[in-house]
Order: sequence, then structure tokens, then C-alpha cells
Amino acid sequence: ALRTPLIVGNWKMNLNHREAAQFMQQLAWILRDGRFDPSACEIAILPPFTSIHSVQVLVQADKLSICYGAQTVSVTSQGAFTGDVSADMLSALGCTYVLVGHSERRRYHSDDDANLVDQVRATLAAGMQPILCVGEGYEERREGIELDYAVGQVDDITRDLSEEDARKLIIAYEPVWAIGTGLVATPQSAQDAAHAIRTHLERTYSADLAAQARILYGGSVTSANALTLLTQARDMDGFLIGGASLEAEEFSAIIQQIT
Ligand code: G2H
Repeated sequence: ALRTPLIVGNWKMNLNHREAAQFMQQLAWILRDGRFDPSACEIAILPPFTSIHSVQVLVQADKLSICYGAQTVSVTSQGAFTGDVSADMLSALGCTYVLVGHSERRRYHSDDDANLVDQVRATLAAGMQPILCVGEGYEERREGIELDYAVGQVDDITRDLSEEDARKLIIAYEPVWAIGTGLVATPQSAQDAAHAIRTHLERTYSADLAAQARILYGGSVTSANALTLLTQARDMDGFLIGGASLEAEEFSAIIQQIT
């Protein structure tokens, strides 16, 4: 296949380092039992900072084919920035991915466009891959401008990014009204958004880049709706999963449907 499906669990502010270790043990057990084939689907976990090391230890000890990363990153490399965590610190922990611009970060913190471009750059400079989150709110959807809005958010980042850098970018379309609400986008609207984003990448860079770019859907994905979304939304290459990623059983049920 051109694009390997990618299933990302965004734990948000859940699961401390002990709970993270338990989760990983359980997940490893379930995947081994189910003869999970890592070439069919890539799995990534984004724990809170304090749980990343727990995940790393379990991944290394059991030689698991599971990637992990962080939910945000500092735009600076080191120094007097109380409370921040740098990209180099994350890559030293073996992180592969950094989530950039989740709507909760845009809303509760100062993660605006200028800052997000710098997060993308910091992530890339440290050898990791950014997962950029975009998506309209209820208002934009009501006005019927959701595609322009989401594509505009992608453009806010890509207009400052070279093609070489953009090749490492993963985009997660997360309509804000679908986040944690139980309201999932229809396969058609998820497909429309993914297609609009892919078309934007083709126009901005190249057909080749657009064909290889991985685009995820996020917003109330569960084991009950994952398969329909993935099979009916052809431009969608996987999921960013919040609530349903917090229990190993439910998370692996989503993975098993896809593999
Ligand atoms: C959207 C998603 C994961 P949930 O934020 O990023 O969360 O699956 O709980 O809607």
C-alpha cells in the first residue's frame, strides 16, 4: 500500500507513569495474542510528558512495534523557560511524533499560528515528525465554510515550510465539534476534508508529496465507527484517538479492525 494506516492514541492529561506501564503491558499482551502484524498498521501513543519514559521502557523491554511521542513541544531549545520541554529532550526519550496545534492547545494555551510553525520546525530539527491538528468549529460548519477553514489552517503552516520538511508532516483533521462529544463526522464529511487537504498539498508542493502524505481523522472515534470511517473515507489514513485510547482493550479493538 502507498500509505500505511496510522493509529495514534492521544492520552491528553490522563494515565500517570504507573497507569501508562499497565496500559502498555496490557496492549502488548493483546497484540501478541491477536498476532498483530506491524507492517499492516502503525501504532503510536502520545502520553503526557511524565508518562513518556514509562512507555519507552515497556517498548524497549518487549521490543514492541509501537511508536510514541508528545502532545506539544517548546519552540525554544533550552534555557529559562519554566515549565517547557524541548524537542531534544523528547527525541532523547525516543519520541517519533509531536502533536502540534491540537484544538485544546489552541484554546487553553497560546498555541497560535506563529508559535505552531515554530513547534513544527523544532520538532523537525530534532528528527521527529509533527502531527498537525486542524479542524473547524461548530460555527464554521454551520456557515458551510468548514473545508476552507481547515485547509486555511494547514496553509498557515505549510506556507512557511519547504517541500522537504512538509514530507515529514502528518495532518490530523479534527472537527472541534466532534472532539470528546460522541458526535463523529460522517464518512463523507471526513473524506471531503481529507480530500481538500490532500488537494491543498498537491497545489502547494507536488502530486508525489500529496499522494504520500498521511491524513488522519480525529473526533469521537471508537471501535464502533472506526472501520466504516476508514473504508469509506478513502483519503483518510488513520485516526487520532482521545477517549477511546485510554483503555488497552478498546484501543486494540480499533487496531484489530484495521489490520
Ligand atoms: C480529539 C480526539 C483525540 P476524542 O481531540 O485527539 O479526542 O477521541 O476523545 O474525541
